[in-house]
Amino acid sequence: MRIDEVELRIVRLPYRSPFKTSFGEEVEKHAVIVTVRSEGVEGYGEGVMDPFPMYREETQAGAMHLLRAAFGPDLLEHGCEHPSELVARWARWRGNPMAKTALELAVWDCYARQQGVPMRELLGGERTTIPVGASLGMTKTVQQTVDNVTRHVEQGYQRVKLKIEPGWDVELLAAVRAVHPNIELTVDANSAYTLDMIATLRQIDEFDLHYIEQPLHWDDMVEHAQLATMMRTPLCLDETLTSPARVKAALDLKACEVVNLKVGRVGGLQATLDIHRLCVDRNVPMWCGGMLESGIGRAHNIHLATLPGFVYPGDTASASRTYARDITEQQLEATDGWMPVPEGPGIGVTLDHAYLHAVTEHVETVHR
Ligand code: OSB
Ligand code: MG
Repeated sequence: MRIDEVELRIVRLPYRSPFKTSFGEEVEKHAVIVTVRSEGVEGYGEGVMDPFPMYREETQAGAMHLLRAAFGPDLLEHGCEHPSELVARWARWRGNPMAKTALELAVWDCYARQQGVPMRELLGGERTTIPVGASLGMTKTVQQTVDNVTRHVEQGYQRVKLKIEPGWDVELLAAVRAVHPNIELTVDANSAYTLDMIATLRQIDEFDLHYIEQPLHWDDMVEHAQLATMMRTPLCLDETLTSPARVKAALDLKACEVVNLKVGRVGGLQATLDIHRLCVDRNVPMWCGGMLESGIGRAHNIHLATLPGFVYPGDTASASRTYARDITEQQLEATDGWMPVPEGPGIGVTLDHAYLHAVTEHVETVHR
């Protein structure tokens, strides 16, 4: 595959309402949108790194630098036979999985469009619709979250995940469980707790949660493994799982029983396929996480979540929960908790060029 052009773009997409987690409150998405052009066909990828390292340590400025000076020029110079080669080739540049993924995804999409097949087919996914849940940010009052849960349950979401932190946990869960005793409910702490808060964690353990996501430090496995022996609720890791090797280590250590898979965090689709195989072999349930992506990253996630190992509902909910208008022409919307896979070649979405232009903060072309 010859690559003729690589374009890097930073967009700022306003959220419909602020998204609050234990690492802060955000009012807009800063996304890196990568376009590759090959023999007249375009493909799109999205980078999920933030301007500041709040979730993992990658930053947008660092990613732009590497895309511009390392991964982009390498791709222009050498092309590829198949997109699955790229991440191994870029391994000589350490880490930076989100930056690598943004470009790798664009090549996969372009390749699939050239072949005239949907991405899910290239990946080995069979479903044409995927089960989805919703991730609910923290609110001012407990009642607001309870109402928010009710709204999402009424819309048919198959699982509700609540963002928690110390002080926004036990009372919240008691209130939600009082109204919704039987729904599939999870919590995501985004690393807000430490092992010495075990008394609170034990209380959280009493609410029949499907799993608890990333309670401890964002790079830890050892303390999560300790915590797992003290709780009956399964632990799910997110932030900690940054590569196939680290997923294997976390499973070997029994630091988690459930895997949140985010393609950007683990270093691309080939890494994701490796993790998928490992988890299927070991019977470890997986689900597809989200980073409030635009229609491009969301469409990639939806295709990925068609793989058979994604047995729990993912976070790839309706785009309209997050955005009043998206940069894709297709509105990615779930009905009754099922998200249809966009049809057509590649990820199956086309760009809303007028809006893309309006929300573009910066655009550049990569040189060889
Ligand atoms: O921890 O899963 C997370 C959003 C941004 C950063 C981290 C996370 C999230 C979400 C939102 O939970 C999931 C989504 O709706 O895309
Ligand atoms: Mg998470």
